[in-house]
Amino acid sequence: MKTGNLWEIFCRVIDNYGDIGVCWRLAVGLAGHGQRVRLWVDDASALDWMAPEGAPGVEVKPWAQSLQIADLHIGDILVETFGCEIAPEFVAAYKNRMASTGQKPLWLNLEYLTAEGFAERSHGLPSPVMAGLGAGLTKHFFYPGFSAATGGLLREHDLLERQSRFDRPDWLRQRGIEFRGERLVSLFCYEPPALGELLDRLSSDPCPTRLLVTAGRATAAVKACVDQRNHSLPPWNARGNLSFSYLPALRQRDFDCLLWACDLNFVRGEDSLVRALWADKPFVWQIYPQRDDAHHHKLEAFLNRLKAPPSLRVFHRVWNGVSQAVLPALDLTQWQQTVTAARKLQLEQDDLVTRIIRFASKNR
Ligand code: TRH
Repeated sequence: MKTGNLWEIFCRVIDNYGDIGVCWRLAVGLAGHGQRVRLWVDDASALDWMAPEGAPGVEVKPWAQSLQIADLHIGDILVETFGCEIAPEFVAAYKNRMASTGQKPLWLNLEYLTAEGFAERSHGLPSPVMAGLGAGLTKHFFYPGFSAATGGLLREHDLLERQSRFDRPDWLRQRGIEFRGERLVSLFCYEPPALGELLDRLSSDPCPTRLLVTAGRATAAVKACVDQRNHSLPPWNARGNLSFSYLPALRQRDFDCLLWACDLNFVRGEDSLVRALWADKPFVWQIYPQRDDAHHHKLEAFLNRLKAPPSLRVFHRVWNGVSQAVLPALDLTQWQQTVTAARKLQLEQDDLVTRIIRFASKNR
């Protein structure tokens, strides 16, 4: 396939930052491979702090209710992310352009990341569009995933090189984070039921810990827990073994550095899970909750893929409210081995951007 195809990526922000976070990484990754990208997003506000500097080759466009497409030169490949449904006028114009130029259309539906078996079974499958302005076109499912039979994981080509150059003390100093050699734990979460238990555990641990709390829901949840403890459990944390740094919203690149800087990472959702794996540090994942507890199965599939030891499995189940048991002890030595082994296997595989470009090349 010639380089410089124009990719049209469509993103609807449902809630949180995962939709735009994944789309941004995909867009930047494609541009890094010499592709041109337009990212159509209905709410680009998070990019103001996630990627204020933008990226060469990526144009962010507002996805207004009604697209003004009359003068638009429509691109070569459509990417609908997370079933967001591309505006019909856009699809019709794309179909017309493909018909008039004789080019083969490619319309991809980028799905959510999961380690469940259906990702392998469904990856790449065609889905003919039977009705509406896109009738006659075919969508293809593109499933990110952990095996060679899926679309893979997002990973920048210079990731390892950047990690090897990472200067932890310098990065912490530049963020104004006081560091006196204590254990560093990052916290990016929703409202985990066992958060209070974790804080109690860390505060009574003889090993001093600094919790680096990300902006937004994690900060609100920690502050509520701390307030509650200060009122009802004085002298909670009397020895001051647990200290807190409340972080501002970080640029996406700095969020990655945060995970590299810590000895244990609590992450959530989809994108930060992958970043925690690349960080090569023990991590605990809070999965995005779904209706009918469908996420319970998804969590177990991931723990299997990770080959998680029993203590890490139980910790995940309690952290995600699947089990009411007591939080197991932090076994960072064993969890580190688990993550390192899983990461090594993933690094042997091609990344998602390489695979999506290859897929486009084969199917156009
Ligand atoms: O924000 P999330 O909970 O997003 C979720 C999930 O993706 C979920 O699967 C999806 O269904 C739901 O959104 C709608 O977690 P996630 O996926 O890790 O995305 C967070 C992004 O925010 C990630 O790209 C990292 C970025 N980030 C920063 O850039 N700076 C920050 O300071 C923080 C805390 C996050």
